[in-house]
Amino acid sequence: MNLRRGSKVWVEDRNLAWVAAEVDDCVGKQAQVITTSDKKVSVLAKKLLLRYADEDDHGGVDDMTKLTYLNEPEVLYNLERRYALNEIYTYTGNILIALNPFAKLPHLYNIHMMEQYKGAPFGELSPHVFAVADASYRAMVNEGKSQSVLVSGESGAGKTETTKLIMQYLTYVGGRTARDERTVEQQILESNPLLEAFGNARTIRNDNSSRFGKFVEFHFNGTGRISGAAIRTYLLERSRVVQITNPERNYHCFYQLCASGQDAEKYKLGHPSHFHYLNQSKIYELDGVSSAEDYLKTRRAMKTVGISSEDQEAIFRILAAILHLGNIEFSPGKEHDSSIIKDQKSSFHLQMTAELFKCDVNQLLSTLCTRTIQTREGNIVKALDCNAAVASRDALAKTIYSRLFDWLVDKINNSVGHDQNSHLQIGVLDIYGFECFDNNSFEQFCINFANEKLQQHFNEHVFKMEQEEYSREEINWSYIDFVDNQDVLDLIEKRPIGIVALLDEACMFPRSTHRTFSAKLFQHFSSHRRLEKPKFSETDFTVSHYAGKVTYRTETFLDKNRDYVVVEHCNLMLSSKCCLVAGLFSSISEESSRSSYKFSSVASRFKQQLQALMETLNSTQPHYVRCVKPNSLNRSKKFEKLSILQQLRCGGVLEAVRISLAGYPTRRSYAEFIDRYGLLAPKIMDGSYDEKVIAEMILQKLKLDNYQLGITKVFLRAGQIGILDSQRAEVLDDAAKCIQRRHRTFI
Ligand code: AD9
Ligand code: MG
Repeated sequence: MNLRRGSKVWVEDRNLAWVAAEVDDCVGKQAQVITTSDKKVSVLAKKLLLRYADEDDHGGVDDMTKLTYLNEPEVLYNLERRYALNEIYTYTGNILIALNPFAKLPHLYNIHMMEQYKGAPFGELSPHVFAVADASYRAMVNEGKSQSVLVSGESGAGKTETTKLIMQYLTYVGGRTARDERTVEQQILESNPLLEAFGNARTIRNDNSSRFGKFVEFHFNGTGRISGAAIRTYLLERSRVVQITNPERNYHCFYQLCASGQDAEKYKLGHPSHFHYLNQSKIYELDGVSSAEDYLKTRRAMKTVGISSEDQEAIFRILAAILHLGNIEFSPGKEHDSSIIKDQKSSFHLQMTAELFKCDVNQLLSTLCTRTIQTREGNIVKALDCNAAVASRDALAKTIYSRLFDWLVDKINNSVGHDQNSHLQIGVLDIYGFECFDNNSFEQFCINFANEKLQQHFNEHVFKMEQEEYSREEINWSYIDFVDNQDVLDLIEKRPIGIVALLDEACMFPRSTHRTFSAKLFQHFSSHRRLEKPKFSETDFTVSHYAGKVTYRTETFLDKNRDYVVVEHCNLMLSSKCCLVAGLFSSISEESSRSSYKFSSVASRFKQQLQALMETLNSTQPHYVRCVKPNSLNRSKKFEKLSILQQLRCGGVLEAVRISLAGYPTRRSYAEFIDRYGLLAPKIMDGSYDEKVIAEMILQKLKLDNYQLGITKVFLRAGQIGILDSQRAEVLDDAAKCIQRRHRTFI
């Protein structure tokens, strides 16, 4: 980099990410800079990055590739300037970065806006999520190729809201004009409030946090009209049904039911504070949300997606039963290690649970307090102690709830209808972003595994797009080196030895514990560069993910990976007189009669689901939306640099920049190039040369090499534009001095 006194630069700062500065002096490898807050800093010159300082430019650029210097601080500063002006969308090539405004922006999302973006060439109007949705729709119609829009970002970044906007746009351009309530598009849109009621909850990060991943596939007919749809969901968080901590909440549907008036009375429910599954946290209400109104919305959505009133009644009856079930408490029985129902209150809840599940109360009781063990001599009934009875109760609640959620998704799918004849699809993916907390467990492991998969897909795509541009411009390019994450994926998913395979193996051996699992892991991967054993733990493991290191605690890994339904639970539910309740378990009874052991692995099933998702995505043309959460307070206008930078890193935005830097990050059309740098070679600017030749002469004069001359553009390597700019500044400086001298002489 050509640094001179007065060069505008960025210097790294631990708290503010990057701060603007100016070079004061540069000797050898060391540079002295003065920051805009007048601090003198001495740094290695190679750690400085060039800063583009144009005093007139306040608004930033709508596409990062238009930045004069494509580097990390310029990307960040550009977003900051735009966010201050409420410009929440910015492109990086064809990736859309969406900053959560944390404020209602109705002017951005009305029908008039959709109409404007309809058919407008990509990049012509301001960046917008409708532009991405429109680009996917146009590409599908014009090129006859299926598309996908991948929305990612951390919790609260705005994925679900963005996904809904994309769905709204696609139903707008691809919907029929009929005003019937039950059109396919209406049903797809109404699946959102329904799935949110059952799959979203308040967390510390987001009042309406999705606790499952979702891929919605729109099917289109030959004329570009929506002809069907399919929803796939991933890994619903089950533990939330029975365990929450302040200030989080359980799934919204429980609070809606409690606020439903007549229905709540019918099922002998009351305020949520009366129920163990809800009162472990003291948060019952959400700002700006009326549970009673939302209950009616959920009911309406159920009607629209074609759930009969009978089934609706059964669904809420099941929810009520789960709440009563959670209130059943146990105390030690007469026999050693046995348990009985604690008191009258618990007896009432036991009775209510049985009534609502439409099953026999005695069978329910024995299901909770005993377990039948099969031996060669016959069945032995073993009593459960209080702790085991509570665990059994909670396991039953979790199983029923997650089965009910899957049932709802199936129901929506059956009702909307999969168009088997459609070859044209647009899929929209709303999936949890990369997670790294103080405590990371099995859930984070699965989530980060999914993100590694998506990151690989993203890198390949960005890389391909880059090379396509080079081919289009017919420039010579050799293989650009980019780090891929295949080694992390191998570490996680390779068979027969990988983290998932070793975990499954541990789950199948009764004597395995998280200790033996971790020991095996380190034995097999003692020198894997992506796996480390943290200093102060024997059983944790640290994976170096593409977005950073994450340490996982393995204590609950085995339990959480085991997905089996206790036979007694299954039999109890199958005996229910309610078809919906019994139906939730009919597939399990078939599965267990077919296979002799009941263990099924959550991680392996997730791995298969991801594989299927990747196959679908690979057969489509992808579009990316990276949602960014600007601050941790969920407040508008606040821009926290360090966290935003980390999110851009996790979302691959910086990786895209890096891939681009590894090739030819700066491209300028010949006219633009000559306009700016023509003054470096005034002699050849007499008009007798072709633009391409002039550009080449300028570059040769500066003794630059490795640049490329394409059909319409100059392609420069990283740093070369800096050299050109600094030469230009020198020429302008000299010219200014010369004018001053003349001026003085004249005086
Ligand atoms: V999570 O991983 O499911 O916890 P998401 O889905 O990324 O998360 P969500 O879409 O639920 O976040 O957005 C969080 C909140 O930000 C919303 O409830 C809105 O209040 C707010 N938000 C997000 N996007 C927009 C927007 N485009 N306009 C206005 C928004 N508000
Ligand atoms: Mg969400």
